[in-house]
Amino acid sequence: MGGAGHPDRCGACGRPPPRAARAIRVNPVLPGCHPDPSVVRVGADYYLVTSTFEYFPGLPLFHSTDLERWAPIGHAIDRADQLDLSTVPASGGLFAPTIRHHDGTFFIVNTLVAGSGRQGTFVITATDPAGDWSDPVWLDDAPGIDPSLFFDDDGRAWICGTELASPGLWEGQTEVWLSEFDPVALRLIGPRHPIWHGALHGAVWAEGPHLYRVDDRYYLLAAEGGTERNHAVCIAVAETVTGPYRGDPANPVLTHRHLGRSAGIVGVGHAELVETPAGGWAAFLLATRAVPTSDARVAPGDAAPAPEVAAPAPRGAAVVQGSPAERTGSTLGRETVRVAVAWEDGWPVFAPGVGLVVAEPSPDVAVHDDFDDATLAPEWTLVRTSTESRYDLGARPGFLRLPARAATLTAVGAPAFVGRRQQHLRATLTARVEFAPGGAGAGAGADAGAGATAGLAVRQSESAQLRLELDARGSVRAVIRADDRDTLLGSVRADRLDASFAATLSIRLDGFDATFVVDGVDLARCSTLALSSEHAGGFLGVWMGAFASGNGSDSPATLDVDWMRYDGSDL
Ligand code: 6LW
Repeated sequence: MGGAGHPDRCGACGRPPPRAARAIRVNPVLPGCHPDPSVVRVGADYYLVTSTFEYFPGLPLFHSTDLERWAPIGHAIDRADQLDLSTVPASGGLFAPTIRHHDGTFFIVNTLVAGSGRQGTFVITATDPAGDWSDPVWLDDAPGIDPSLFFDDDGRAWICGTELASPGLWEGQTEVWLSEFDPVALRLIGPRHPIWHGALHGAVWAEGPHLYRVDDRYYLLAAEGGTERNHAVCIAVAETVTGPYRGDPANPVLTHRHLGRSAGIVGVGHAELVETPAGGWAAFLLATRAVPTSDARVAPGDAAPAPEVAAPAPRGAAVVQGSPAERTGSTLGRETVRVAVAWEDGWPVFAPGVGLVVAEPSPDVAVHDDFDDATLAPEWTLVRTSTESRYDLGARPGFLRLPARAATLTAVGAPAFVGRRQQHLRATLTARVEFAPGGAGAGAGADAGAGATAGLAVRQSESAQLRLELDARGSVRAVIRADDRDTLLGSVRADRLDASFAATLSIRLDGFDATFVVDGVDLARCSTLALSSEHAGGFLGVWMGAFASGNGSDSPATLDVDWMRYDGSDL
């Protein structure tokens, strides 16, 4: 990346530094949509992987030596022929992975959910967690989701996972099962043991199980309550790996479900335990920073100026003391957070003495990409897999070129979209773009590319998104798509450059307020409440990026992105 320029090597892992600016954060340790963290320690090195659903490359891996600074080292799914994500719906695809290490080999077990390609549970392996990872080996007899792998001290290996209980005693009751695993043949062996249905009577979605052996006892860590507001972390113990498991009388051992609608962090759950070489413990889990709904100052579809600016809510606090402000999960989605763990009387205590996940404001971040490199920086990802090329860094040196193919952002497919996660409560994506309706190098052609559009988008799903897009006549339109319906918020004309149009486009997110900016002038504002997963459905935070589309037919049109810049702040 041209503008970021980190000349040194990464202090955490000795590799070349990631091209994104890296701030040291306590919480979230991985901001933006990084759910279902799984961590393994190998000697003094820690490796972490998270879910990525329909995005590609998938399953990002991070390395740390201090559990605080995490450097991206690659993706476990980075070849389009490893898995077919081309038809997975939004929030389908790659659910919670687990990473483990044994005898010099790294293993990831994971589930691909939905779509018309091969689905189910699979295992991939690598000797270097930065890759290359193997092609998947499918475990056809591993039902459900959230597989986890456990290597026992006696040389045996086990996989546990979650499926709906059948018959369930109540709706949403799940069963955590356990089967022995042959780590050489990469297949399950022996019977399937049901080992857990959740800690509480009536528990729904006991899931995300992980097994650990501590002091010769087996501990089963599992979430329950569902990944939304009632999410919780529970723990159980057994003398033998197949159970019976009995729950900690203190369950749930970590949750924010009881904090009500003024909590600044919600959905705390899906934890992983990790032990340091010195015998300390920490837990990594997912949580969502919640934003006061009073921040939603303009209703969707209402392009009028904001009526009244609400007093800024305290940021960074776990709970707003005495505030009646109702908060809802933000467009950041489920992030990776960390809490300290201590052991007392044979049980792990999460966030001892506090019992909560506390957010810490992080320094501001500015990442500028000039697209001078031959490859995309790791924070840029695509939507789904495709056999077509969807971006080109070589056609015009120093530019990211997006072809306006038939695929759109509004239907399940593989659009030309290059985006990155919203990672801060205030996040602005800005890009200098040139849109050539007739294609790069073409004359000001008559109807060529007439139906194409291109520009910036904030993507939650096919049905919920913001777009600041140019069309073939040189109009720039600000659009919100909520509940599958586009609403035009405002439009303006772009500068004409021979056969193309040029503009500096910006979408600014602040809490639930979005502002669309063209060449430094505010064009429109709207609320982004409709883009939060609480309103839009699904599990994900938003991605911000550039796109081009022929809107149903392949078009010669191209969008050339000279540079793209992300500015983030939590303060
Ligand atoms: C994941 C499940 C969950 O498989 O949400 O919060 C699902 N936990 O464990 C998708 O992330």
